[in-house]
Amino acid sequence: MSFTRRSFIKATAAGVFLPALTGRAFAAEGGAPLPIPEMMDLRGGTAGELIAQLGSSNILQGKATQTAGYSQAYLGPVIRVNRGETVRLDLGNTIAEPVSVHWHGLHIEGNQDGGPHSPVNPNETVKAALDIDQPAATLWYHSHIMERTGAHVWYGLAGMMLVEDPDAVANGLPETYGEDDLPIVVQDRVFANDGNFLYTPRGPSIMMGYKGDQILVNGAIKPEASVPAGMVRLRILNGSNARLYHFNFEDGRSFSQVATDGGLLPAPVLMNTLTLAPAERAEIIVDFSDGAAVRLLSGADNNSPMGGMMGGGMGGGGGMMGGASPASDASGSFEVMRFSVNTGLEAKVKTLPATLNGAPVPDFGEPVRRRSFRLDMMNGGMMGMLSGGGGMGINGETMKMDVINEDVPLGETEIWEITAAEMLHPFHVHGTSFQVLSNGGVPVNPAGIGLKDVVLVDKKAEILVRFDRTADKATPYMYHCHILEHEDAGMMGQFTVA
Ligand SMILES: [Cu+2]
Repeated sequence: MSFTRRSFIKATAAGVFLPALTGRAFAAEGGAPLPIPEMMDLRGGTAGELIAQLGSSNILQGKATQTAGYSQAYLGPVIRVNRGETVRLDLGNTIAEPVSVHWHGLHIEGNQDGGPHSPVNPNETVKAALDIDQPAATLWYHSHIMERTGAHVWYGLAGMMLVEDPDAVANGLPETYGEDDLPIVVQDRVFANDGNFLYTPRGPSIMMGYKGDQILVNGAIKPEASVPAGMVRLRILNGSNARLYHFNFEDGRSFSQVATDGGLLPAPVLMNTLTLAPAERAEIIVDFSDGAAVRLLSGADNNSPMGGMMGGGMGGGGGMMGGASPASDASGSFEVMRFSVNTGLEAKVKTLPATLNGAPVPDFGEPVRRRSFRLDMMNGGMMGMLSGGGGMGINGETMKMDVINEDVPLGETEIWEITAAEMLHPFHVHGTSFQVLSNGGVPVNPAGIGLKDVVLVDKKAEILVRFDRTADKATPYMYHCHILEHEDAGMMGQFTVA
């Protein structure tokens, strides 16, 4: 957790985020042990430090990859915080361009939010103080700089954050970090022949979002987790820039979702397939008591403005229009990671609770107004692809740092209606969690999806939202598409809360 000479020297070199590379490295076979990120436990008043830095990571066999991370070579530690406490961190930056630390999903004031107006400049230290007051949840943090968020997250400036509630009643869920309670950060990446990441968004890969043909979990390609023969909790974050995952197990086994973006669900929800859009989280409980090894798969991501023609199923990293796809079967299904059962590990949890104490209870009250947000691919479709894919926005306006798009009254409940014509867009709102009322023209059962901070908009979604923290003009909150190439192209807006 300190400046390293190596990263500082590399950081002072020009163009650290601008690899001029061609071609792709060989696909890796995977199977390395699942990396478990270091836990940074900031409960009880312990202060922390996050230093954005460059590093070198051994992701491919025999080739180093230049990466970025917070206080480590790639990604950041899992940060654990307590409800009811003020968490203090020093944020540093040894990289040669401004970065930030946005606390995705935290209900905190705009001036604590770490958005585009709160950069950590090179060789600067910013003191952060986060007032944590929300139910237990799996959140994350990532850099959020205007037009640079996609590159920053791709190179590794992201990590998971766990909010704990010391007053919550125990539910008997698995909670032994790294054993039966595993962080699962899923990302897709493209590698160049020399082993470095390739990130060159342009026309089509901006329109579709930049997708990779190698699947990383916690920074390793298709790793293997060794788990006890009992109930195991997977805290899954889709940390990808653009890819949608449809997670399922190769043997078709069911599993139970117990938490969503905003925290626990009222009761476990049994399912066979879990769809997660970029930035969404889910906690699932998987029963490994049969002792069988199993692979976690994902169905193809067909989300594209061309109606799926170019989205997936091409296999082997093809993609005529720029969207790389992982090696897959004929249906487009591909491997994410593997699980093997180690009977030498104690199975501490063998049954799943029927209901979950401490699930957030929405208390939004009656909405007093409605706002509409139309997600625009203004040069959308094929024309946009041919013309370079520029000009995305919301309600016809491309994001501008000096324009406040909305002023939202503090503590008043509103319905936000989000529409998106050409493809699915994961719409994220800073500063709060919301309830999804309807999506795709269908009412949503709140007990099944819980409180959210990202909604994957299917043509039209309605959310019930209220802000209980303020955000001023100097550090407004953002709403934006979490396909990061869309965000960086301007599909974002700013709002105050007062
Ligand atoms: Cu989008």
